[in-house]
Amino acid sequence: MNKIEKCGYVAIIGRPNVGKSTLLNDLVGQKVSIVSPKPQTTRQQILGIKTVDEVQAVYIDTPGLHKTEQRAMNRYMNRLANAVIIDANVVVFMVDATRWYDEDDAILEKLADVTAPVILAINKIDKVKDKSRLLPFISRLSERYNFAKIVPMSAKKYENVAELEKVIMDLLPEGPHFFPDEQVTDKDERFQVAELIREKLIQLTEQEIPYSTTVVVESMKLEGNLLNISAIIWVEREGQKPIVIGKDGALLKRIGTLARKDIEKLFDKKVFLRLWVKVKSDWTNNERLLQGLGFE
Ligand SMILES: Nc1nc2c(ncn2[C@@H]2O[C@H](COP(=O)(O)OP(=O)(O)O)[C@@H](O)[C@H]2O)c(=O)[nH]1
Ligand SMILES: [Mg+2]
Repeated sequence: MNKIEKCGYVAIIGRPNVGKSTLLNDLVGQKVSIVSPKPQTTRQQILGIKTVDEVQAVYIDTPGLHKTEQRAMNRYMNRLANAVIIDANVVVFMVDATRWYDEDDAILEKLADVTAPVILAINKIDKVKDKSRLLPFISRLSERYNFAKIVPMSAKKYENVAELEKVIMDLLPEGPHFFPDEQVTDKDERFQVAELIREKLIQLTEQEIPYSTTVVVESMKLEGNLLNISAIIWVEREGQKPIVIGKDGALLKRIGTLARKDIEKLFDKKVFLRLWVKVKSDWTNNERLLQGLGFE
């Protein structure tokens, strides 16, 4: 007997740092979206695809919705996030169990235009010692919006993720699958490699460096069982170069070692990774340059 196929887009939205990318990786079972404690880690929209029998969920990890639009990068991320909410079949609005932020209010306002069912995911409950304190939080929020479901959870500790997934799957509309059942992400291998390098860069540097750098994979060649990769870390200013390289090249070496291990795990191959640091001035402010680097 043929079962009826279901498929739809699921937008994961919420303020920066709330745990959207962590949830996406949980759901698809692979690191398709990089994670760090710093906001603006996710710059491009990333699809994570999960097919279970006849149901296919296409998750969209959105860059954070920003209240203030300062630079071209922020404007670009805002446009993306808005478009995603409108087109989604299901919206997962993620908030932090420990605190309500002004940005959450701004997102709630945007949800007024959404006709798709919205699930409220209250994340980071592992940080709430007394779970009964969640109850007034839940009841206040349920008065502010007609959520299809409210799910307290922890993406990091994998608590209630399976329950959330079930709620999502049940809400997806009937229709043919958009992607082959075994596909996990829409991004190509070069992008995934660049992102893993950027993740280490963000995790190991401070202040403006995480926000003023981008990574481009120049070449990627399979030689026997060895994957030979060379990539460029673009920084904004000459003065940032020595920071990324570190004393005697120590920081760049650590970034390279950690990234290489992740890349080896991803492709199940030995990897030889070469990194260069170059200066591309004022790239976050220049929309044309953004496009040139692959941010369409
Ligand atoms: N304690 C705790 N930390 C979490 C949880 N989910 C995510 N985080 C952490 O929050 C930070 C931001 O996560 P990320 O997924 O990058 O957030 P995004 O900006 O919304 O994509 C990272 O340091 C995560 O490890 C959770 O359930 N509990
Ligand atoms: Mg993210």
